[in-house]
Amino acid sequence: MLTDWKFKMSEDKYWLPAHVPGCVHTDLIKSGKIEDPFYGKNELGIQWIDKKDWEYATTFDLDQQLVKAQHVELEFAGLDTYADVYLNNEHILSADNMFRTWKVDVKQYVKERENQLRVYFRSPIKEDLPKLEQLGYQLPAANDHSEDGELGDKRVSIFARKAPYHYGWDWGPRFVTSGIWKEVKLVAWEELNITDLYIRQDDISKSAAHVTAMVDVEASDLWEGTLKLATDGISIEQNVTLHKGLNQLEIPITIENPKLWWSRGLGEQHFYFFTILCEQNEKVVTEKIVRTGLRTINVIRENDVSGQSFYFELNGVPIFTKGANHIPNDSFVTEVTYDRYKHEIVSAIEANMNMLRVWGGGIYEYDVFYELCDEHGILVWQDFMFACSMYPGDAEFLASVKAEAIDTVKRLRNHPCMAIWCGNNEIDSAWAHYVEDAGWGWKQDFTNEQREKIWSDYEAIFHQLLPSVVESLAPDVFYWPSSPMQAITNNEDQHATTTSTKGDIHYWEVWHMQKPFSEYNTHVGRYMSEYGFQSFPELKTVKSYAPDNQLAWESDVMLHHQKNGDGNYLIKQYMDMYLPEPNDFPSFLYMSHVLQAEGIKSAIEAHRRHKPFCMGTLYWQMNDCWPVASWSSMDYYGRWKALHYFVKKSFKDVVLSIDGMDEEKVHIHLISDSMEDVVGTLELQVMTFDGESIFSTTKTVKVKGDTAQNIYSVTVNDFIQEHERNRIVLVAKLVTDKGIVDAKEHYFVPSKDLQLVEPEIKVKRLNDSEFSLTSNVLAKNVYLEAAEEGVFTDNYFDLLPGETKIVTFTEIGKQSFVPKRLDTLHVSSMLDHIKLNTTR
Ligand code: BMA
Repeated sequence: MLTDWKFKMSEDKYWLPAHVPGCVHTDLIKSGKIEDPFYGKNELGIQWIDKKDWEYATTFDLDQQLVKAQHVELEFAGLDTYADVYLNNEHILSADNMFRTWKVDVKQYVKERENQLRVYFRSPIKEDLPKLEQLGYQLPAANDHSEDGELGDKRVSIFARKAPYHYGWDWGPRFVTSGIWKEVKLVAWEELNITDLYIRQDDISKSAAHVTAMVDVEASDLWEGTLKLATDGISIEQNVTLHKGLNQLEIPITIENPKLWWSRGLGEQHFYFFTILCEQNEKVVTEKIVRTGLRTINVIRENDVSGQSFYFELNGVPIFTKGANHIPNDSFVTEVTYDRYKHEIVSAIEANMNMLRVWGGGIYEYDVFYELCDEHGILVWQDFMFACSMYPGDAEFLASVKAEAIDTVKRLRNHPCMAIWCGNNEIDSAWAHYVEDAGWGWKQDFTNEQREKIWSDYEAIFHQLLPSVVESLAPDVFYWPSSPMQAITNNEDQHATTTSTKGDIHYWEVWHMQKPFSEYNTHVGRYMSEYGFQSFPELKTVKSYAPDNQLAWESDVMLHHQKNGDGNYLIKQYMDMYLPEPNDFPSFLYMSHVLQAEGIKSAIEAHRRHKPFCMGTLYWQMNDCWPVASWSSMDYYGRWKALHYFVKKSFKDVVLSIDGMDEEKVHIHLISDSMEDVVGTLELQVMTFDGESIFSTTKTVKVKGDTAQNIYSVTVNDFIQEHERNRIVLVAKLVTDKGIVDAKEHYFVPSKDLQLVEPEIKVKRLNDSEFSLTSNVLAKNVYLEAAEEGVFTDNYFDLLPGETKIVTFTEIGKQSFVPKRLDTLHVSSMLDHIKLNTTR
């Protein structure tokens, strides 16, 4: 790996120390040349950076082995984006795609001492403005914040094969980076070089796994020897003759009674290591090892009475996938450490997820992300990096996309977590080619001729190029052209609507169209791949970007850290609908957390109640790339919002879900993603807030595993008597021989109308990290805060009178969250956050 880099603006004289991997923005921060880009409105002051050219350089010597090697290659795992590379003043490479890997044979250019390597980055803005001019019209690019970038309405993001969100998004700032964002290394080899080893999974069953090792090996010359493929005690030997250049070999191998790889909740994440050795005269010439898991993964789309199914089948088992949409963890991706990735994936596991969608406006994630998903049983829905825009279709652009797709599919295809390849985010439905008045109003800006051209360019990428790359390089994984869509039909049935009964749905009428949360119950499709509701981050996070005089939801800085138009007002509007008026700014933040959590909980549970009609739910969005108001359940610092705690409970494999939509009747559902039958008792109790029981009943429950079922319905009039709806709570518990499997509360009016009573919450320390909490009356949405960084085992929960709640404070450990000492627990509940004169 090459180190000791320096960088400068091309027109400057003086070099500054640089970090590789890294980017210009982070190097400028580290050199003290710019201030924290996330603070206040600093974003706007540093937009000049992307209009400049930048240079990175280093000097290196070769060690003896490299000096003598027959082949010396320089490998760039990622260059962002328009880069010319010079070695000892020879131009050796021009790069133009952030997502590609580049390899140059530099044997003829290197010397033993003082090699000068220089990477010249041309401004992505200056590079692409002429392309816009040449095209003659602006292609839609809904989230490109060109105005913030001082470019008026010139949105050039579509021309660059570069992370779309760098140009801004409705949760992200605009930082159009340049830099060497992945490692650079020199690789030496002699006779042979194995460049790729793919374990293609041809037919996997419990009794046997038939796979084919696909080996790419480069040879300096004609080579004869033995090839050995080994895994788990099985070894295959072949005598081979390799010709000079690239050789592609296929070695079938069968593993009897294989141990399969499963997603979380269904079984173990078992791995096989495959080793390939090239030997001559019993000496190993070269070798390569890859890790994979054996599994079959399919998306099943079969016509049925309601339309057409859309679900994942893993090793023959239909699975309900539960998870979230993942965006890059930082505006500057090289800042994301292994621990931050681990925190995210463990947070997914802790919240009982089994899938994450790597959404198409970010990056194809670093290897470590997929490794962690493999290890923890998280399936990955992988978009190609295209989102909410139309793209050019010239030959050069297509060639670049093709090369990017090949590099990416080859890099990721051994990961058992890879569950689906998806062409793009929302473009099919945004353009809506076959329905004049559908879509986002994009088509209307173009003549018929232009429309046909733009659409055929779309089809060339998403209906032809990408599927053919996936089909030839990773045939064991399903390709889906766009999320959402119904199916390729080439007519009006192609595009997803909010009521589609085919394909997947992004349901955004709650939030973007200001529909009430109750709409989540009536808009359930076959697969819900997006829906979301915003909140603010917690106070500690807000304070990381807003000075004290800006701590108000309408302040300049708070509005700057809200990238979705009227988002802050929307939060306020919904809050007025459902929650009591908050006391002050910190309480406003708290209420926004409860609001988001309640809303998305109702969506998740509606989706799960509709199993098997609906077989997947991925809310928008898991994480943030900077500290901001957004739809995330975990903020930029990895701090769990109320939503993440609610998700954890709503995604449990066996849950009760209470549907109180109908004012007169409350329906209790049991949802199970576990294969085991559920046998136990449903205990129902209706009580006043001070704990007086006004109704109770029990019911024996016997429900098949892997189902969702309405197990009981109660008529409100049967128990309400003289009691007021705003002073009672229904508590449902599912008790089996494992104890209380799930417990849920249900209220009969929105929280803003509840007649809460002042609780006295008693906290008892049980040990360094564990506490018990009790309350004399109902304490609504009990909020635990700590000065220390960490995650509680539960938070924002309702504490019922007579109940003892035990919580543990945790932090990320080796594989999971582990207990952490806590000294600063602060406890409040909803009543503490309500403006006094509004308390009813
Ligand atoms: C969907 C996503 C993102 C966006 C989000 C919130 O459209 O695919 O593009 O950030 O909704 O608007």
